[in-house]
Amino acid sequence: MGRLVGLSLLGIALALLGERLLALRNRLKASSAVESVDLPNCHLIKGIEAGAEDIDILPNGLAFLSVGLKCPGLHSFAPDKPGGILMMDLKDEKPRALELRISRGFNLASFNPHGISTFIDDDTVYLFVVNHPESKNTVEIFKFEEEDNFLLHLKTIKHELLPSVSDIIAVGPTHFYATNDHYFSDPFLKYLETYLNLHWTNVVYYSPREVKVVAEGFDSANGISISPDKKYIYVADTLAHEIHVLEKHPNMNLTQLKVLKLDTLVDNLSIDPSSGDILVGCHPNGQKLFIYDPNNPPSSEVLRIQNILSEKPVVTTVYANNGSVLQGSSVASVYDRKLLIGTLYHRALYCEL
Ligand SMILES: *[C@@H]1O[C@H](CO)[C@@H](O)[C@H](O)[C@H]1NC(C)=O
Ligand SMILES: *[C@@H]1O[C@H](CO)[C@@H](O)[C@H](O)[C@H]1NC(C)=O
Ligand SMILES: *[C@H]1O[C@H](CO)[C@@H](O)[C@H](O)[C@H]1NC(C)=O
Repeated sequence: MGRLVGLSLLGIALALLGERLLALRNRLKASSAVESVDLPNCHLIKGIEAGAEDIDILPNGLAFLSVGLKCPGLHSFAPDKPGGILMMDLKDEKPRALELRISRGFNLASFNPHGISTFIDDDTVYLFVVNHPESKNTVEIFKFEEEDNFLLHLKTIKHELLPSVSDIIAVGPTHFYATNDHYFSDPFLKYLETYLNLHWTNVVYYSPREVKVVAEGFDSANGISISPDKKYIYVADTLAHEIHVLEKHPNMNLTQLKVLKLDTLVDNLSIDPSSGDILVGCHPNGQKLFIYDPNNPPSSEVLRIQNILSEKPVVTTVYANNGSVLQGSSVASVYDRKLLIGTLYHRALYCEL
Protein backbone atom coordinates (compact mmCIF):
# COMPACT_ATOMS: atom_id res chain seq x y z
CA MET A 1 0.00 0.00 0.00
CA GLY A 2 2.75 2.38 1.09
CA ARG A 3 4.60 1.50 -2.07
CA LEU A 4 1.57 2.23 -4.22
CA VAL A 5 1.13 5.61 -2.61
CA GLY A 6 4.84 6.24 -3.17
CA LEU A 7 4.55 5.24 -6.82
CA SER A 8 1.51 7.36 -7.45
CA LEU A 9 3.17 10.32 -5.74
CA LEU A 10 6.16 9.75 -7.99
CA GLY A 11 3.78 9.57 -10.95
CA ILE A 12 2.16 12.83 -9.95
CA ALA A 13 5.56 14.48 -9.46
CA LEU A 14 6.74 13.29 -12.89
CA ALA A 15 3.51 14.44 -14.54
CA LEU A 16 3.88 17.80 -12.82
CA LEU A 17 7.49 18.11 -13.99
CA GLY A 18 6.45 17.08 -17.51
CA GLU A 19 3.65 19.62 -17.46
CA ARG A 20 6.09 22.29 -16.18
CA LEU A 21 8.56 21.33 -18.90
CA LEU A 22 5.91 21.72 -21.60
CA ALA A 23 4.81 24.97 -20.02
CA LEU A 24 8.42 26.14 -19.99
CA ARG A 25 8.74 25.45 -23.70
CA ASN A 26 5.71 27.70 -24.22
CA ARG A 27 7.03 30.35 -21.88
CA LEU A 28 10.33 30.28 -23.78
CA LYS A 29 8.46 30.23 -27.11
CA ALA A 30 10.92 27.54 -28.11
CA SER A 31 9.65 27.09 -31.65
CA SER A 32 9.21 30.67 -32.85
CA ALA A 33 10.88 31.94 -36.00
CA VAL A 34 11.13 35.57 -37.13
CA GLU A 35 10.52 37.31 -40.39
CA SER A 36 13.03 40.03 -41.17
CA VAL A 37 12.02 43.65 -40.73
CA ASP A 38 14.80 46.00 -41.82
CA LEU A 39 15.56 49.64 -41.15
CA PRO A 40 17.63 51.99 -43.33
CA ASN A 41 21.28 52.79 -42.69
CA CYS A 42 21.95 50.34 -39.89
CA HIS A 43 25.45 49.76 -38.68
CA LEU A 44 26.99 47.79 -35.84
CA ILE A 45 28.80 49.84 -33.24
CA LYS A 46 32.56 49.45 -33.09
CA GLY A 47 33.88 48.25 -29.76
CA ILE A 48 30.75 46.42 -28.62
CA GLU A 49 31.24 42.69 -29.10
CA ALA A 50 30.10 41.18 -25.80
CA GLY A 51 26.69 42.65 -25.12
CA ALA A 52 25.14 46.02 -24.34
CA GLU A 53 22.37 44.85 -22.09
CA ASP A 54 20.89 48.18 -21.22
CA ILE A 55 20.78 51.65 -22.72
CA ASP A 56 19.55 54.94 -21.34
CA ILE A 57 19.64 58.20 -23.33
CA LEU A 58 19.68 61.67 -21.78
CA PRO A 59 17.54 64.44 -23.33
CA ASN A 60 20.77 65.97 -24.74
CA GLY A 61 21.52 62.83 -26.80
CA LEU A 62 24.19 61.27 -24.57
CA ALA A 63 23.54 57.53 -24.43
CA PHE A 64 24.85 55.26 -21.65
CA LEU A 65 25.28 51.56 -22.37
CA SER A 66 26.00 48.82 -19.82
CA VAL A 67 28.35 46.31 -21.45
CA GLY A 68 29.77 42.89 -20.69
CA LEU A 69 27.05 41.37 -18.49
CA LYS A 70 27.94 37.92 -17.22
CA CYS A 71 25.30 35.65 -15.70
CA PRO A 72 25.62 31.97 -14.77
CA GLY A 73 24.14 29.93 -17.62
CA LEU A 74 24.27 32.79 -20.11
CA HIS A 75 26.67 32.78 -23.05
CA SER A 76 29.51 35.34 -23.08
CA PHE A 77 31.90 36.26 -25.89
CA ALA A 78 34.33 37.78 -23.37
CA PRO A 79 34.00 35.80 -20.15
CA ASP A 80 37.18 37.22 -18.59
CA LYS A 81 36.65 40.88 -19.38
CA PRO A 82 35.02 43.02 -16.66
CA GLY A 83 31.92 44.96 -17.63
CA GLY A 84 31.82 48.70 -18.05
CA ILE A 85 29.76 51.73 -18.97
CA LEU A 86 30.13 53.17 -22.46
CA MET A 87 28.87 56.51 -23.70
CA MET A 88 27.85 57.66 -27.18
CA ASP A 89 26.95 61.18 -28.22
CA LEU A 90 23.99 60.64 -30.57
CA LYS A 91 24.14 64.29 -31.70
CA ASP A 92 27.31 63.35 -33.63
CA GLU A 93 26.93 62.43 -37.29
CA LYS A 94 28.94 59.23 -36.68
CA PRO A 95 28.80 58.57 -32.94
CA ARG A 96 31.44 56.39 -31.38
CA ALA A 97 31.27 54.43 -28.15
CA LEU A 98 33.83 55.38 -25.53
CA GLU A 99 34.31 53.86 -22.12
CA LEU A 100 33.69 56.09 -19.12
CA ARG A 101 36.37 56.23 -16.46
CA ILE A 102 35.21 55.38 -12.96
CA SER A 103 36.51 56.89 -9.74
CA ARG A 104 39.30 55.23 -7.81
CA GLY A 105 38.26 52.90 -5.02
CA PHE A 106 35.37 51.38 -6.99
CA ASN A 107 36.07 47.69 -7.69
CA LEU A 108 36.33 47.59 -11.49
CA ALA A 109 37.63 44.03 -11.71
CA SER A 110 34.31 42.63 -10.47
CA PHE A 111 32.07 45.23 -12.17
CA ASN A 112 29.18 43.31 -13.78
CA PRO A 113 26.61 45.91 -14.82
CA HIS A 114 23.04 44.89 -15.69
CA GLY A 115 20.11 47.38 -15.80
CA ILE A 116 20.89 51.09 -15.76
CA SER A 117 18.84 54.25 -15.32
CA THR A 118 19.60 57.97 -15.24
CA PHE A 119 18.10 60.68 -13.09
CA ILE A 120 18.59 64.41 -13.60
CA ASP A 121 18.33 66.70 -10.56
CA ASP A 122 18.98 70.38 -11.37
CA ASP A 123 22.14 70.07 -13.43
CA THR A 124 23.40 66.87 -11.85
CA VAL A 125 23.14 63.61 -13.79
CA TYR A 126 22.99 60.47 -11.63
CA LEU A 127 23.56 57.06 -13.18
CA PHE A 128 22.07 54.07 -11.36
CA VAL A 129 23.58 50.69 -12.21
CA VAL A 130 22.43 47.23 -11.11
CA ASN A 131 25.66 45.39 -10.39
CA HIS A 132 26.35 41.68 -9.85
CA PRO A 133 29.91 41.56 -8.47
CA GLU A 134 30.80 37.90 -7.77
CA SER A 135 27.11 36.97 -8.26
CA LYS A 136 26.04 39.40 -5.52
CA ASN A 137 23.41 42.11 -6.01
CA THR A 138 23.98 45.80 -5.47
CA VAL A 139 22.74 49.06 -6.92
CA GLU A 140 25.55 51.54 -7.58
CA ILE A 141 24.87 55.26 -7.84
CA PHE A 142 27.31 57.42 -9.79
CA LYS A 143 27.48 61.12 -10.57
CA PHE A 144 28.26 61.72 -14.23
CA GLU A 145 30.88 64.41 -14.95
CA GLU A 146 30.55 65.17 -18.63
CA GLU A 147 33.61 67.37 -19.14
CA ASP A 148 35.88 64.47 -18.07
CA ASN A 149 33.80 61.50 -19.32
CA PHE A 150 33.91 60.40 -15.73
CA LEU A 151 31.68 58.54 -13.27
CA LEU A 152 32.14 59.46 -9.63
CA HIS A 153 30.98 56.59 -7.44
CA LEU A 154 28.69 57.92 -4.70
CA LYS A 155 27.02 54.96 -3.07
CA THR A 156 26.52 51.18 -3.03
CA ILE A 157 23.03 50.09 -2.02
CA LYS A 158 22.27 46.63 -0.64
CA HIS A 159 19.06 45.71 1.06
CA GLU A 160 17.41 42.51 2.29
CA LEU A 161 14.37 43.24 0.10
CA LEU A 162 16.69 43.42 -2.92
CA PRO A 163 18.35 39.99 -3.01
CA SER A 164 18.35 39.61 -6.80
CA VAL A 165 17.79 42.75 -8.84
CA SER A 166 17.31 42.80 -12.60
CA ASP A 167 16.46 46.33 -13.56
CA ILE A 168 15.80 49.73 -12.06
CA ILE A 169 14.15 53.00 -12.88
CA ALA A 170 15.41 55.99 -10.91
CA VAL A 171 12.78 58.37 -9.54
CA GLY A 172 15.02 60.53 -7.32
CA PRO A 173 18.71 61.06 -6.52
CA THR A 174 18.69 57.94 -4.28
CA HIS A 175 15.18 56.68 -5.03
CA PHE A 176 14.23 53.94 -7.45
CA TYR A 177 11.91 51.10 -8.35
CA ALA A 178 13.59 47.74 -9.01
CA THR A 179 12.43 44.44 -10.47
CA ASN A 180 13.69 41.73 -8.23
CA ASP A 181 13.52 38.07 -7.33
CA HIS A 182 11.80 37.79 -3.97
CA TYR A 183 13.75 34.89 -2.52
CA PHE A 184 16.77 33.71 -4.41
CA SER A 185 20.05 35.03 -5.62
CA ASP A 186 21.55 31.56 -6.03
CA PRO A 187 21.54 30.80 -9.78
CA PHE A 188 20.49 27.16 -9.42
CA LEU A 189 17.57 27.98 -7.11
CA LYS A 190 16.58 30.83 -9.44
CA TYR A 191 16.48 28.44 -12.41
CA LEU A 192 14.47 25.95 -10.36
CA GLU A 193 12.07 28.70 -9.30
CA THR A 194 11.69 29.79 -12.91
CA TYR A 195 11.20 26.20 -14.03
CA LEU A 196 8.48 25.60 -11.45
CA ASN A 197 6.83 28.89 -12.48
CA LEU A 198 6.29 30.11 -8.93
CA HIS A 199 5.61 33.77 -9.78
CA TRP A 200 7.89 34.97 -7.02
CA THR A 201 9.36 38.08 -8.61
CA ASN A 202 8.31 41.52 -7.50
CA VAL A 203 8.84 45.27 -7.73
CA VAL A 204 10.49 47.01 -4.79
CA TYR A 205 10.55 50.72 -4.08
CA TYR A 206 13.76 51.96 -2.48
CA SER A 207 14.44 55.31 -0.84
CA PRO A 208 16.76 56.16 2.04
CA ARG A 209 13.73 56.45 4.35
CA GLU A 210 11.53 53.62 3.16
CA VAL A 211 11.94 50.34 1.32
CA LYS A 212 8.85 48.32 0.41
CA VAL A 213 7.45 45.72 -1.97
CA VAL A 214 5.00 47.60 -4.20
CA ALA A 215 3.93 44.88 -6.66
CA GLU A 216 4.34 41.12 -6.69
CA GLY A 217 3.30 37.87 -8.32
CA PHE A 218 5.21 38.25 -11.58
CA ASP A 219 6.56 35.23 -13.43
CA SER A 220 9.85 37.01 -14.26
CA ALA A 221 9.66 40.79 -13.85
CA ASN A 222 12.49 42.30 -15.84
CA GLY A 223 12.56 45.64 -17.69
CA ILE A 224 11.00 48.59 -15.88
CA SER A 225 10.31 52.10 -17.06
CA ILE A 226 8.23 55.18 -16.29
CA SER A 227 5.76 57.13 -18.44
CA PRO A 228 6.80 60.65 -19.52
CA ASP A 229 4.17 62.20 -17.20
CA LYS A 230 5.62 60.08 -14.33
CA LYS A 231 2.16 58.68 -13.50
CA TYR A 232 2.67 55.07 -14.60
CA ILE A 233 5.33 52.40 -14.18
CA TYR A 234 5.67 49.82 -16.93
CA VAL A 235 7.02 46.36 -16.10
CA ALA A 236 8.01 43.71 -18.65
CA ASP A 237 7.21 40.18 -17.43
CA THR A 238 9.54 38.31 -19.76
CA LEU A 239 8.42 34.69 -19.58
CA ALA A 240 4.74 35.61 -19.25
CA HIS A 241 5.04 37.68 -22.49
CA GLU A 242 3.30 40.60 -20.79
CA ILE A 243 3.71 44.28 -20.14
CA HIS A 244 2.06 45.50 -16.95
CA VAL A 245 0.90 49.07 -16.54
CA LEU A 246 0.95 50.09 -12.88
CA GLU A 247 -0.37 53.35 -11.50
CA LYS A 248 2.03 55.20 -9.23
CA HIS A 249 0.56 56.81 -6.11
CA PRO A 250 1.91 59.74 -4.07
CA ASN A 251 3.20 57.32 -1.39
CA MET A 252 4.98 55.44 -4.22
CA ASN A 253 2.70 52.38 -3.93
CA LEU A 254 1.73 50.84 -7.25
CA THR A 255 -1.61 49.40 -8.31
CA GLN A 256 -2.15 47.37 -11.44
CA LEU A 257 -4.09 49.13 -14.17
CA LYS A 258 -3.79 46.76 -17.12
CA VAL A 259 -1.78 43.98 -18.70
CA LEU A 260 -0.86 43.86 -22.38
CA LYS A 261 -0.33 40.34 -23.71
CA LEU A 262 2.27 39.94 -26.45
CA ASP A 263 3.61 36.98 -28.37
CA THR A 264 7.31 37.24 -27.57
CA LEU A 265 9.69 37.41 -24.60
CA VAL A 266 9.71 41.07 -23.60
CA ASP A 267 12.98 42.20 -22.03
CA ASN A 268 13.69 45.88 -21.54
CA LEU A 269 11.47 48.88 -22.02
CA SER A 270 12.27 52.42 -23.05
CA ILE A 271 10.14 55.42 -23.85
CA ASP A 272 10.29 57.43 -27.07
CA PRO A 273 10.47 60.93 -25.59
CA SER A 274 8.83 62.52 -28.65
CA SER A 275 5.67 60.36 -28.57
CA GLY A 276 5.55 58.52 -25.23
CA ASP A 277 5.47 55.21 -27.17
CA ILE A 278 7.08 52.23 -25.48
CA LEU A 279 9.94 50.49 -27.27
CA VAL A 280 10.58 46.91 -26.27
CA GLY A 281 13.66 44.79 -26.86
CA CYS A 282 12.31 41.24 -27.36
CA HIS A 283 13.44 37.64 -27.76
CA PRO A 284 11.15 35.78 -30.19
CA ASN A 285 12.76 32.47 -29.19
CA GLY A 286 14.01 32.25 -25.61
CA GLN A 287 15.41 28.76 -25.90
CA LYS A 288 17.98 29.87 -28.50
CA LEU A 289 18.98 32.65 -26.14
CA PHE A 290 19.81 30.31 -23.27
CA ILE A 291 21.26 27.42 -25.30
CA TYR A 292 23.67 29.28 -27.54
CA ASP A 293 24.41 27.75 -30.95
CA PRO A 294 26.41 29.98 -33.33
CA ASN A 295 24.86 28.12 -36.30
CA ASN A 296 21.34 28.75 -35.08
CA PRO A 297 21.68 31.97 -33.11
CA PRO A 298 19.02 33.83 -31.13
CA SER A 299 17.11 36.40 -33.13
CA SER A 300 16.31 40.03 -32.41
CA GLU A 301 13.04 41.91 -32.37
CA VAL A 302 12.03 45.46 -31.43
CA LEU A 303 8.37 46.35 -30.89
CA ARG A 304 6.75 49.77 -30.66
CA ILE A 305 3.61 50.09 -28.52
CA GLN A 306 1.46 53.15 -29.12
CA ASN A 307 -1.22 54.32 -26.67
CA ILE A 308 -0.80 51.53 -24.16
CA LEU A 309 -3.51 53.03 -21.95
CA SER A 310 -6.10 53.00 -24.73
CA GLU A 311 -8.53 50.18 -25.40
CA LYS A 312 -6.57 48.98 -28.43
CA PRO A 313 -2.88 49.75 -28.18
CA VAL A 314 -1.12 49.55 -31.56
CA VAL A 315 1.83 47.15 -31.59
CA THR A 316 4.23 47.26 -34.55
CA THR A 317 7.47 45.46 -35.26
CA VAL A 318 10.12 48.10 -35.84
CA TYR A 319 13.03 45.76 -36.44
CA ALA A 320 13.49 41.99 -36.65
CA ASN A 321 16.45 39.85 -37.61
CA ASN A 322 17.11 36.10 -37.45
CA GLY A 323 20.49 36.56 -35.75
CA SER A 324 22.54 36.93 -38.93
CA VAL A 325 23.13 40.60 -38.01
CA LEU A 326 22.06 41.01 -34.40
CA GLN A 327 21.56 38.31 -31.75
CA GLY A 328 19.41 38.52 -28.63
CA SER A 329 18.14 42.13 -28.58
CA SER A 330 17.42 43.20 -24.98
CA VAL A 331 16.73 46.92 -25.33
CA ALA A 332 15.98 49.61 -27.91
CA SER A 333 16.11 53.36 -27.31
CA VAL A 334 15.16 56.23 -29.58
CA TYR A 335 16.78 59.62 -29.99
CA ASP A 336 15.87 62.05 -32.77
CA ARG A 337 14.59 59.43 -35.24
CA LYS A 338 17.54 57.16 -34.59
CA LEU A 339 17.28 53.77 -32.92
CA LEU A 340 19.98 52.21 -30.78
CA ILE A 341 19.48 48.48 -30.13
CA GLY A 342 21.42 46.59 -27.44
CA THR A 343 21.77 42.85 -26.87
CA LEU A 344 22.34 40.50 -23.96
CA TYR A 345 25.77 39.28 -25.10
CA HIS A 346 26.21 40.17 -28.77
CA ARG A 347 26.64 43.54 -30.50
CA ALA A 348 24.76 46.84 -30.66
CA LEU A 349 23.08 48.27 -33.76
CA TYR A 350 22.38 51.89 -34.68
CA CYS A 351 19.70 52.59 -37.34
CA GLU A 352 17.58 55.37 -38.76
CA LEU A 353 13.86 55.25 -38.15
C1 LIG B 1 0.92 51.50 0.62
O1 LIG B 1 2.05 51.96 1.31
C2 LIG B 1 1.95 52.03 2.70
C3 LIG B 1 3.20 52.62 3.24
O2 LIG B 1 3.70 53.66 2.46
C4 LIG B 1 1.65 50.67 3.26
O3 LIG B 1 1.55 50.72 4.66
C5 LIG B 1 0.41 50.12 2.64
O4 LIG B 1 0.18 48.82 3.08
C6 LIG B 1 0.45 50.17 1.14
N1 LIG B 1 -0.83 49.84 0.60
C7 LIG B 1 -1.02 48.90 -0.31
C8 LIG B 1 -2.41 48.70 -0.77
O5 LIG B 1 -0.12 48.24 -0.78
C1 LIG C 1 18.95 34.40 -41.74
O1 LIG C 1 18.52 35.12 -42.86
C2 LIG C 1 19.51 35.22 -43.89
C3 LIG C 1 18.92 36.08 -44.98
O2 LIG C 1 18.31 37.20 -44.50
C4 LIG C 1 19.87 33.84 -44.38
O3 LIG C 1 20.91 33.96 -45.35
C5 LIG C 1 20.34 33.00 -43.24
O4 LIG C 1 20.55 31.68 -43.66
C6 LIG C 1 19.32 32.98 -42.11
N1 LIG C 1 19.92 32.31 -40.96
C7 LIG C 1 19.26 31.46 -40.20
C8 LIG C 1 20.02 30.85 -39.05
O5 LIG C 1 18.09 31.17 -40.38
C1 LIG D 1 15.70 48.89 -19.33
O1 LIG D 1 15.66 50.19 -19.85
C2 LIG D 1 15.36 51.20 -18.94
C3 LIG D 1 15.24 52.48 -19.71
O2 LIG D 1 16.13 52.54 -20.78
C4 LIG D 1 16.41 51.21 -17.88
O3 LIG D 1 16.13 52.19 -16.93
C5 LIG D 1 16.51 49.85 -17.26
O4 LIG D 1 17.51 49.79 -16.31
C6 LIG D 1 16.72 48.73 -18.27
N1 LIG D 1 16.70 47.40 -17.70
C7 LIG D 1 17.29 46.28 -18.17
C8 LIG D 1 17.14 45.01 -17.45
O5 LIG D 1 17.93 46.27 -19.19
